[in-house]
Amino acid sequence: MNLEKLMKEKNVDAVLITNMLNVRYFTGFTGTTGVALVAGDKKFFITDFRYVAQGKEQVEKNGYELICENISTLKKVGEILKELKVEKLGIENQNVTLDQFKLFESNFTSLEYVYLDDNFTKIREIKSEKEIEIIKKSVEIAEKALELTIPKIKIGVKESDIAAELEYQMRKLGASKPSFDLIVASNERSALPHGVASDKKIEEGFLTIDYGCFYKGYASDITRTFYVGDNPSEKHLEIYEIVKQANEKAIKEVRAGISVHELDAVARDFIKEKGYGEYFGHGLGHGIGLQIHEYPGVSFKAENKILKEGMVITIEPGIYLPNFGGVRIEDDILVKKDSYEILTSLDKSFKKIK
Ligand SMILES: [Mn+2]
Repeated sequence: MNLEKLMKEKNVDAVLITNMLNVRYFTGFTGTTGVALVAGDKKFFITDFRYVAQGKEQVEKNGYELICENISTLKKVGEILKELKVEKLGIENQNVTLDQFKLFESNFTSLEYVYLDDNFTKIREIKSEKEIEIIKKSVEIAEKALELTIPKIKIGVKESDIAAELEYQMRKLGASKPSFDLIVASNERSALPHGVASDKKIEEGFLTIDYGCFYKGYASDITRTFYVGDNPSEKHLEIYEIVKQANEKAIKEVRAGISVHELDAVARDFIKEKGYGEYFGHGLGHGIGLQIHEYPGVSFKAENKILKEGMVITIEPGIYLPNFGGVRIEDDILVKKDSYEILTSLDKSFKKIK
């Protein structure tokens, strides 16, 4: 699916792109203010004077004409729509506020609106060669940063200090920012699937680090679980091994043509078989791209889609035992025609950090 096909399918004369990630995706503009308007073969990017120089450089090569409007973007959009005699306009109803919509309705009374729902974000789920290269670099930065951070991990160091170090290393290596609030969760806190780094000191037990960065707008998302200390129990070794195997079994099944429910079940059934089904409550994974979580959802809870070549997804099974600790192992995977490519390369064997 691309923009032209979508417009045909939705039978609209024009589309107004207002979600900044979608604006970036279609126009190449990386700033924070602007809208894109596409009507047939005419493409416009409307922004204010702050972004004229940057915007021109970024959007013109993608075929968009930059229009500078300092007072009211919406008014300018209206003028263009009128000039082009647009009757049916596709809008991002999931991204337009009620106030904006009221403004639309009162200003452009003759327009018919077509709700595009999440169709633009669905277009984004299949990555181009160029996008894949950027995601690979984003992963590479994140992995190097973790390798540089591991020597700082010790019993008694605060989780938040490890998160800060990791962020510092990622930025030094070229990342623009972390892809979300980094998760560094020690011992019992590792049983919280989203245990954002706290001021708690690292104790003996599991340490889950779920992190990633943005590089040229694209997210990486990786999780590794370590054992800090020297005396893991049988249980620690057991659940680690189950999660690792679940991760590896699921990755082996990744290919264009498998459904997300089937893939989720590969890991889930295995964890169930081993007796820990109730401790794996979240989905197996998700797409990554301009957002840390995007289509497709790789989960029994998500719409059951078929994976396609060029999607980039995470595979992240976990087992979380309350008052004990948890393990999650997450890799980033490129879906290929009859196979997959693992973009992450950090070791997954049980690792003790002393
Ligand atoms: Mn993830």
